[in-house]
Amino acid sequence: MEMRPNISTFLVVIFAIIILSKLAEGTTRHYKFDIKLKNVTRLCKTKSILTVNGKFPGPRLVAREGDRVVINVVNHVKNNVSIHWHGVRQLRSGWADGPSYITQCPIQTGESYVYNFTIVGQRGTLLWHAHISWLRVTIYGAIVILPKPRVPYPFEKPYKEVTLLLGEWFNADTEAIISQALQTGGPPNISDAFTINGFPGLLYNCSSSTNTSNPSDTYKLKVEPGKTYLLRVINAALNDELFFSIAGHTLTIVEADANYVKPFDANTIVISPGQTTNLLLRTKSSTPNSTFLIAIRSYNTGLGAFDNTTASAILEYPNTNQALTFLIIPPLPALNNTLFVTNFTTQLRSLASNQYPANIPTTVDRRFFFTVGLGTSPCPNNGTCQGPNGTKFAASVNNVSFALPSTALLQAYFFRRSEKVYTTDFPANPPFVFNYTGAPPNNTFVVNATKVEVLKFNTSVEVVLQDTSIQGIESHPLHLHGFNFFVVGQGSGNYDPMRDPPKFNLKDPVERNTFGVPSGGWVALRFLADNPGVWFMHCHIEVHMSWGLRMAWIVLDGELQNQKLPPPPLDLPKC
Ligand SMILES: *[C@@H]1O[C@H](CO)[C@@H](O)[C@H](O)[C@H]1NC(C)=O
Ligand SMILES: *[C@@H]1O[C@H](CO)[C@@H](O)[C@H](O)[C@H]1NC(C)=O
Ligand SMILES: *[C@@H]1O[C@H](CO)[C@@H](O)[C@H](O)[C@H]1NC(C)=O
Ligand SMILES: *[C@@H]1O[C@H](CO)[C@@H](O)[C@H](O)[C@H]1NC(C)=O
Ligand SMILES: *[C@@H]1O[C@H](CO)[C@@H](O)[C@H](O)[C@H]1NC(C)=O
Ligand SMILES: *[C@@H]1O[C@H](CO)[C@@H](O)[C@H](O)[C@H]1NC(C)=O
Ligand SMILES: *[C@@H]1O[C@H](CO)[C@@H](O)[C@H](O)[C@H]1NC(C)=O
Ligand SMILES: *[C@@H]1O[C@H](CO)[C@@H](O)[C@H](O)[C@H]1NC(C)=O
Ligand SMILES: *[C@@H]1O[C@H](CO)[C@@H](O)[C@H](O)[C@H]1NC(C)=O
Ligand SMILES: *[C@@H]1O[C@H](CO)[C@@H](O)[C@H](O)[C@H]1NC(C)=O
Ligand SMILES: *[C@@H]1O[C@H](CO)[C@@H](O)[C@H](O)[C@H]1NC(C)=O
Ligand SMILES: *[C@@H]1O[C@H](CO)[C@@H](O)[C@H](O)[C@H]1NC(C)=O
Ligand SMILES: [Cu+2]
Repeated sequence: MEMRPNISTFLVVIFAIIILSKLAEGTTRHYKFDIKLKNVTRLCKTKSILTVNGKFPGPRLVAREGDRVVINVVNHVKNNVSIHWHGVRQLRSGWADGPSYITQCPIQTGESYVYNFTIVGQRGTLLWHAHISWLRVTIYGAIVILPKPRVPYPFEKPYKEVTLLLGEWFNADTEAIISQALQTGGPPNISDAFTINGFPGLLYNCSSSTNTSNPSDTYKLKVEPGKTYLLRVINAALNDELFFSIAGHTLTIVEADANYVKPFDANTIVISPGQTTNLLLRTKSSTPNSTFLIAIRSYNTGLGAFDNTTASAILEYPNTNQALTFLIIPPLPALNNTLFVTNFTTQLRSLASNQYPANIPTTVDRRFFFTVGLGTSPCPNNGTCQGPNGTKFAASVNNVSFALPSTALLQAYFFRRSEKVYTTDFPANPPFVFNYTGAPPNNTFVVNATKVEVLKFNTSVEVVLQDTSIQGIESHPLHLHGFNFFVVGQGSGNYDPMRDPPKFNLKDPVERNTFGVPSGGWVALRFLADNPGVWFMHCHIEVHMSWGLRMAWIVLDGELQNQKLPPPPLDLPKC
């Protein structure tokens, strides 16, 4: 009899050890994503949109650092679809990365594909989105990566966590818009609104409504006084970098692209498409007599038309006395305020602590200098095109406008069938030197090709991205798949290979997967090519990507077995 408690204690301890070790090695999280249509009403118009599981924005993926995530994506629509887990490192799981015609053929109507990957060394917020044509306009959602069990945040424990997905809304069919633009060569039609968690907010007029605004079009963030909230902010907009602000409240930036940063305060933040950031919001100590708006608006220095509207949401305190309440809209920087953007982005620094070190490559094996920007293509058959001077709009990296192949690069590489799919002569430098941010050259025609850059395993890479003034200087938020990079330097004008490198920050540069090449300037990035596979790098402004501002890296296998890309899963879609 005396033994029984001891035996059960012993068993409890054994079970606890088993459970804890299971938790430590990570659990597997299963998701099913059904791609299907749904009718939604926004701006007083009903529209059929592509969704995951009938949700807009799509469902949240939640995992802990170290977990395996398995998502079965089933395509029930007429469009080809693939999903990208934006910012997830995909260490040796490149088959699950998702960009169509880069790492996989799209999932065709009635087909499915299981994305299977683990989350290694990352914690914070990321996003998932469709990665074909412009389907990510409605097919997107949050990825929430919690720290490992019992590991605290390196900042104040928040009372609650809230996801704010910023999006872009078009009344018209976006597939028709981009196909029309690529046909005519002209700029695509612009969006009608931005959205916060799918809602445009009360600063838009609804034509069919007698009210000036439709309250059901507005997201409300309900908060309690005197608390700290963790806001997981995601820019899922198609074509716009955004300013984000909450009236009457200061924000503390604590994380960017699932990497902790040195905390700093700002009233307005800048967030590019594809970027994610965690903010601490401290609410007022008691219910205020005002209603504070959360507002977002574009940052844009380009020459073309763009959506200059403001989306908003309500920060709602309990028991606000409506009679005394007045609405406060946060002041936002001017639409073209590059100084504000530079000031903000230069404040972002890696936490670089003992627990979260910044492993910056201090030596460089390969250097690349890439011009990024717009250009033109000749109008075929002496026809009339609606781009600059009767040409077609194009965009390029080192004057190569990347043509998507008709089969996926990763398969072509892995099965050694690259002939007629891609060539390995992507230029390390622009074809000729000019004043990149001065008067444009007299020939702005790009070259269409599918060229890649090949890197040996564990190459330490430095890439300087230089904006060009061809068709106007503009910020290009470049996104690299499969890696985080360190932003070791940035500046305005032309990069100077003699004067600029001594000023690089090799101590605590911010580590991210997406960073805006400054409008009329340059940025220097470093990363270690420790992940074998084919990795896309592109502008996350969707129209620039459609015009060809994209390229791919091939990272070769290393010598060791755990440095090689495993074979593809059996259900990998075929072209
Ligand atoms: C959307 O609305 C249209 C027109 O009312 C209707 O024909 C269609 O079945 C609806 N689609 C869905 C997915 O509910
Ligand atoms: C996911 O990948 C792991 C490791 O390769 C494998 O053990 C597991 O069976 C896979 N799961 C599914 C559902 O494919
Ligand atoms: C784009 O806008 C123009 C001008 O308003 C309109 O004629 C055209 O139909 C629009 N295209 C699409 C695909 O909605
Ligand atoms: C830069 O931003 C910080 C905080 O966001 C602000 O205090 C400072 O005044 C800004 N500087 C300029 C030149 O805008
Ligand atoms: C609201 O409160 C602020 C200070 O908290 C005060 O200055 C203002 O007069 C109040 N407004 C109304 C309408 O009560
Ligand atoms: C927004 O753009 C429209 C033209 O599309 C223009 O009439 C309006 O003045 C602009 N608003 C702002 C705030 O720049
Ligand atoms: C920004 O736009 C305003 C109004 O269009 C213009 O006056 C100003 O010169 C622009 N600033 C820059 C830096 O381009
Ligand atoms: C490049 O490709 C685009 C899109 O396919 C096409 O419109 C353009 O005419 C091509 N340009 C050249 C120079 O071949
Ligand atoms: C159109 O051509 C004229 C004359 O060749 C040139 O001055 C102008 O800059 C061109 N415009 C654009 C938008 O390329
Ligand atoms: C490049 O052009 C800019 C703008 O015209 C000018 O300020 C700068 O001095 C030029 N740089 C060189 C190296 O010519
Ligand atoms: C184009 O620019 C080059 C180099 O700047 C110059 O040699 C050439 O004469 C120019 N061509 C025309 C047609 O302006
Ligand atoms: C879907 O993708 C396949 C394979 O690339 C292609 O043959 C087919 O034309 C595409 N279908 C549509 C509707 O885009
Ligand atoms: Cu761009």
